[in-house]
Amino acid sequence: MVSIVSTPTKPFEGQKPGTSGLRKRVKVFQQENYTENFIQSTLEAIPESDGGPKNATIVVGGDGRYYSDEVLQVIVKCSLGQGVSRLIVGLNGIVSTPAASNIIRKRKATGGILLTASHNPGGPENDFGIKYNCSNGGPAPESVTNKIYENSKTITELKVGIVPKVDFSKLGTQEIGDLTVEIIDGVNDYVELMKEIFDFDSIKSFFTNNKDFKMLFDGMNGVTGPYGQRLFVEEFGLDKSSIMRCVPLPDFGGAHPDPNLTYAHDLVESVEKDGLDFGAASDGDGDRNMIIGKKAFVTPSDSVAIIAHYAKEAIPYFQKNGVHGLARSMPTSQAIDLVAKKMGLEYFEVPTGWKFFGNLMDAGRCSICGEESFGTGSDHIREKDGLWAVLAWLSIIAHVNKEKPTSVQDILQKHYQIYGRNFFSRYDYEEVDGKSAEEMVDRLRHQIEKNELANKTIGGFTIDKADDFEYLDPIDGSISKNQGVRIIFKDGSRIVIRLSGTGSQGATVRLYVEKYSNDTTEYTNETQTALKPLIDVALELSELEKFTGRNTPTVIT
Ligand code: VG1
Ligand code: CO
Repeated sequence: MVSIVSTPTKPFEGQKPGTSGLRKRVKVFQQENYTENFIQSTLEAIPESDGGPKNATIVVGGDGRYYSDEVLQVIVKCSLGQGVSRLIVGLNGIVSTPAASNIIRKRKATGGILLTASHNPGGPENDFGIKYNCSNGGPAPESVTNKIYENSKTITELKVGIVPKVDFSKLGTQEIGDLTVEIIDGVNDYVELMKEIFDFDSIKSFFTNNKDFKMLFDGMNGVTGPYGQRLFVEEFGLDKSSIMRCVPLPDFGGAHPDPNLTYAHDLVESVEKDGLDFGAASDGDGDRNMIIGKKAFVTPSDSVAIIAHYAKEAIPYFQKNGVHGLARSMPTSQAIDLVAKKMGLEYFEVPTGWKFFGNLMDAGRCSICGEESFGTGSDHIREKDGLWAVLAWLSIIAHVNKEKPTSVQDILQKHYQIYGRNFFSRYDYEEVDGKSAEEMVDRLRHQIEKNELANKTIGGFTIDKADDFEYLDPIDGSISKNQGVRIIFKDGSRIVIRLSGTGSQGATVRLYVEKYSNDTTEYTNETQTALKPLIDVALELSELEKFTGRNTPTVIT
């Protein structure tokens, strides 16, 4: 018998899940009862439609970052307190976000708790994060995250099981009172799923027949290392030198595990220096990806459009299930819309954050979707999936090379020849003063309300319309307001400004710019040069420098 005790607690401020779970400094989570409060608030918010917490089966995964071990123990104690009946936990608590989504679905679990702050740095001085996913395998929708927040504001008592420390380092099943703890290998099910989706033989024979085609995968010391090792080395038979930083480390080796040209610089440099044909990287929890080629960077917005374009030709999963609709987050470039139009498919524009794609997928109306923030995925699970995107690209490469040698750059240029090119870039201003950032966005909102922006011409661009993006979910009718200021120009160019919902310190301003061209002579232009006039307009309209005191962004992607 395990004794369940009740102890008094007090609510903590700010336990409001952001774009993707609650992310705070480790030190914040280390406060007495802070993590317990949040886990209990989360379990108590499990929706009735999923069966509630009593007798629930919860999948637990994460990127293995610093402080995960302690939180795993908290989850056991709180689960006992709430009458959860089974925890399915990855070995040492490590399961990538997409793999966890798969396990939730495959095992028909009630939901999942993911211990990750994704691409945010880890370690005692950095970030920790906790995210809840529902029974469809996707991030909890706002109705649930709001409930978690409400619970966290009124919590007065913790109910926990008093048990000795559970060992998560051995596979197998343990009974702890009425709670079963099952420890599984988080890689197996995922690799199996990938084999159902892609034609592994065709990818493998592409590598065998093109010995001089060289690739490099960078796990960024995050959770995808063991997955990369399995796929690229063990399954496709590539040399060990085709993977780097593939051992998960609790502090990511001090690196910022965010796959973009800035933070995956080592990969970019190796690809350039060694003249490699294909480079890919994933983030801390394995849901993001970056794809590069020889002298080629594939923007995530282009990547998802290209995958959608080739899906039915190159990927067995879509040959079998078809492609039913496409979607992107609002700031993501409209390249994928053009593919949808050409293919006669429905397409959707949702707010930032993967949770908004889930309903569309559950309703069978979205097969492939993506975000500009290096997120790409499909309805095989309900999270974005970094390695899935890499395998999709390898499938496309294997497919187009059957006819004639085709590089990543060739694939891009071919796509532009068909659809035109959507130049796109995002400027991030990290850790700026929160109040000033709010004021900057509020000023734009007021101008929008007073209709001061429409028809204004600035830097040669005339504004067609401006709004603060609002989303009406076509499936459940819920409305999400204030999702980002959109300024759309008469030539179709766009500027979007919003504040990040994943940072843990100050505010991060994200400025997105997009410009479309169907002038073939421009397709090889450099992105920043092509966008410079529009960026100047964005800075002028937003008065960003005046509000934030910054004249250069922290990161450009
Ligand atoms: C960012 C990205 C967003 C993504 C989210 C979670 O959110 O912009 O597109 O869904 O991170 O990704 P924000 O609110 O900071 O802009 V992950 O890989 O950190 O779970
Ligand atoms: Co992530």
